[in-house]
Amino acid sequence: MRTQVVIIGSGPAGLLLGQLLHRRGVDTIVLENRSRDYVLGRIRAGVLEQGTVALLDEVGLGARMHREGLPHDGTELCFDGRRHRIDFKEQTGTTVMVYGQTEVTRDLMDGRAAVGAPTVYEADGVALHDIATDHPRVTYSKDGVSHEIQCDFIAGCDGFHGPSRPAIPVGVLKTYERVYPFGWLGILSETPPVSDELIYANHERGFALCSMRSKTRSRYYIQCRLDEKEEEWSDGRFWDELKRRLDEKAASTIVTGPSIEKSIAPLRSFVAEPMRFGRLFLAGDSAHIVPPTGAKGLNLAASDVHYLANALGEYYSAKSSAGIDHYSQQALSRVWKAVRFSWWMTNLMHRFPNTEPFDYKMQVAELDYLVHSKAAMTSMAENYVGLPF
Ligand code: RFL
Ligand code: PHB
Repeated sequence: MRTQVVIIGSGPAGLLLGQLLHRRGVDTIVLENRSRDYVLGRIRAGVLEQGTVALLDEVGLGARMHREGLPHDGTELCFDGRRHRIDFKEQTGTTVMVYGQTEVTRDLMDGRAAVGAPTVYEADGVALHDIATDHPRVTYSKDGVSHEIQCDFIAGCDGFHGPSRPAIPVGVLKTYERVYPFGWLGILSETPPVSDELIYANHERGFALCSMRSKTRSRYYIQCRLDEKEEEWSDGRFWDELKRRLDEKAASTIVTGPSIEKSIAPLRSFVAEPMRFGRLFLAGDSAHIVPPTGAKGLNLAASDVHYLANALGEYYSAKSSAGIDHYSQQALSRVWKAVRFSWWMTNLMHRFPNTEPFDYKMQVAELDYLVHSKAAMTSMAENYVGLPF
């Protein structure tokens, strides 16, 4: 088998890259080790930046998002028992779109099927070969039968645990990492959201976030210890703890109900540089991870593949390597700013072990400054809605 670009991973990075390349006349094969249903069953991101919305429109797959997604003009920050609003639209002229990663993925999968581009699900043992040469190959097996694909390029869109990043020889990559000493326990419930906008809460008992997927489906998170297990958190215990971390009004009006999903996610910042080795390009979570506090992970995957699709498009249409040579530097410049913003929001909103009352006072002082200074609000809003790309 032969194709121009093998894309490893059918998350948002891989699927969006596939659509962007299709529009540039470049052939791709997507290899995914999980089943389609498994990929669609993962509950992850909820907030799309305007740039991500524009990319879904560019590939002609924005219709359902505009119909069912919820545009948000701002967000609320809760601390010291009170809520304060940051108005993104007023500060930046831009909004964000609340539309779940599951829905984005479904739209991208449907779009890929509609143009007849091939995806191999449940591809076992995906392995990269000869990536330093002009003739890279990818091997895998499906239903016990071995396959090989020859290609011009490989896009490693296989997330943090995929085989692409480890295929780069030891010593080439420089990695940077911060592991946070807590996780997020999240639940999804068929209940109306407590507020029209997201609420990010800093509380002495720990961070909490009120988010949503629709007007009838809520997504809530609370900071938890890393050694805790989902099973230790009955729905009742979760709701009680969430309420304690919110302001009185939210706590007394929140509608609770049975959870339909419950999971714990660790928090980490991670960047691998460079994002290219030979004929292999890394994009999305395979190259970098951010803690979810800034809602940046999925959006960084989108900006990476925007740069990469342009670079590969230029390679095929203008026979120029300038774009692919510039890809890593261009992507990393935006990545580091999102890493900084996510790290800043994480530090501002969470309880760290061994923090002293002084540290809490510093957080509250910074939050109080943030919600009363136009300059600070503009800076926060500009980063939250997404830096341009
Ligand atoms: P993905 O989505 O992990 O997709 C990678 C794909 O590669 C496949 N794969 C393999 N395929 C073939 N062979 C192998 N050996 C393979 N190994 C892995 C995987 O099965 C998978 O299908 O990475 P991608 O495409 O880079 O997308 C990144 C985003 O998924 C991620 O950054 C976001 O979900 C992060 N994130 C958020 N991002 C936002 O922009 N806004 C948010 O509000 C937001 N909230 C979140 C989040 C992530 C969370 N968790 C659970 C980590 C909230 C949470 C709780
Ligand atoms: C979500 O809805 O899952 C969500 C929203 C905002 C975040 C993180 C997660 O910062």
